Amino acid sequence: MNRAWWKESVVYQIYPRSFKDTTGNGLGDIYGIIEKLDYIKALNVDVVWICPVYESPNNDNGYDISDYRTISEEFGGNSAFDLLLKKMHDKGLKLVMDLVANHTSDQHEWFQQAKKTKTNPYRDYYHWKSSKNGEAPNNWQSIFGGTVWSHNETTNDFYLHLFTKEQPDLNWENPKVRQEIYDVVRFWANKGVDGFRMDVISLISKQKEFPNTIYDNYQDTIKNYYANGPKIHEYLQEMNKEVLSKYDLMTVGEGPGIDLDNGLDYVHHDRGELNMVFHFDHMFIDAGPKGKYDIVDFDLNDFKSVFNQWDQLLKQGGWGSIFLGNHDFSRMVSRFGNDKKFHKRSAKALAMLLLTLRGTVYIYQGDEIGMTNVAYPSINDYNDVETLQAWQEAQMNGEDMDVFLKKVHLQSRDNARTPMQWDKSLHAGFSNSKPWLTVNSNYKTINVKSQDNDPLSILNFYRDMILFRKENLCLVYGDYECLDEHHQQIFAYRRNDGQREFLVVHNMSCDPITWRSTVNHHQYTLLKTNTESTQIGFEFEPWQSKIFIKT
Ligand code: TEU
Repeated sequence: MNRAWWKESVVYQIYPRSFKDTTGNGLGDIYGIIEKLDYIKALNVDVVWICPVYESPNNDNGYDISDYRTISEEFGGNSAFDLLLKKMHDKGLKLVMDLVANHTSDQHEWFQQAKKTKTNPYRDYYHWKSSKNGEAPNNWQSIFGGTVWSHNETTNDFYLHLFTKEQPDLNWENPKVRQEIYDVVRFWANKGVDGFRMDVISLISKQKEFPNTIYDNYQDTIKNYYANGPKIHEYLQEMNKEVLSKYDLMTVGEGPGIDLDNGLDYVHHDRGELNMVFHFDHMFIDAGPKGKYDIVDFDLNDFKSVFNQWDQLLKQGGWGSIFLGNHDFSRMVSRFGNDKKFHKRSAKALAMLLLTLRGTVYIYQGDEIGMTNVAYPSINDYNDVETLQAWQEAQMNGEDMDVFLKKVHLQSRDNARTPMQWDKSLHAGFSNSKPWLTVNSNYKTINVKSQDNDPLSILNFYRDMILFRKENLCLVYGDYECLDEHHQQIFAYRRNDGQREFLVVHNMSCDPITWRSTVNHHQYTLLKTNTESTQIGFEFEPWQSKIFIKT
């Protein structure tokens, strides 16, 4: 397997709005990231991916960009960004930006022009369709709810938006649009940024006729109608050839609708498209046919199978990304671990899982201290547009709203967006005024300051595990082989690079377990575990993980 810096990197994802406020307006900003660079460096990560900081009306917190070349003044403007980039490079950290190229904000100059007349030169920058009876041109439902079509009065037709109506989709069929986006990439790459996380890149190519979806199951609609359009690979190859390949960039495409059937096409090293993708097979594992608010039980076997199958696929010539949380999903310890009795231990077990799988590892801000889901008492405390639209829809459907609030507690994207918990002072040390989103009430017990000097903290466990991975390239590149695949509580695998073999075993349950395995434990020496137990064999406390080396 060819080595590459982006394969060996551990990435730290920052949601700038919630990271650190230095101006006292309750919103995180770029100077806040600069202030915390020593903290980030001390995590031992290599790359920082920052969510969008461009000019935006913030209907979807920056994923609705109104100017691709301007950093929003709220975040500190372009000068703050330039300083951040310089300081990061001085410290040997790389910076990855978010590229949101499937849609713009409706406030972007291109859309402001496009909606004026049918002959406007920007008209073809977006997708337009008329309908005979004034109803939506097809039955597609937006990823955030409601129809994907909004009416434009001046031209008496509809424009397409797979997300909110303030996020019109760009028309990549138009070569001018593609050149505009490539220019944006050049602009930031010339400044020296080290890569791009490409937002919903799987959606950029549309089926021209916009046929009605025949599926009830939402994921099937996404996969077959919204994503993986007829020209997706042509566009990605073009972008790679014309721009990406001219720089030493790391690229990770985010992809609804990317799955085992098509995943390799995006990342196979012979195809010249992307380095890796984020698929959601494990992230929607608890979502039923109607989407994330149609909650179904989590099953460890399904979870393991996602990692197993993706590794099988990607070893044929691609590379994966390993993540268990980001700004769009609930907190990983609340979701896959246990945020009550086994909070600390399960947070560490999940850290061990993340950092021993094959692929580039992404750690989302706050997970390194075990931040948990929040459960606000009222829908009025929530900010996320997806949550609010889901709420409205549930209300329209006559659902029991007390029950729905409980679902919001589990699934809202705001779970991951509460301000970073730096210390136990007012507003968790995030800001000296009321934050844009209420701090999680557990900040006095879960915060950076209380963990910083505690050798047994989750934070120090992460620092140590990241270093351990970097010192053991077998954990990056080594073959992955899952053991005892159908065990209901144990997730066990070998990593082997021909020179060394690690055996990693996690008890992902709240019960003590003895792993009865065909593996002979006398051949293995215990290297690391996440509890104070000194048991060197296959006996596991609840949420205990162990890393062994073959001797
Ligand atoms: O997310 C894309 C995406 O698929 C999400 O809509 C995801 O399915 C959902 O949030 C799960 O709850 C990206 C960004 O990461 C997200 O923040 C943006 O809102 C979205 O694109 C639109 O740009």
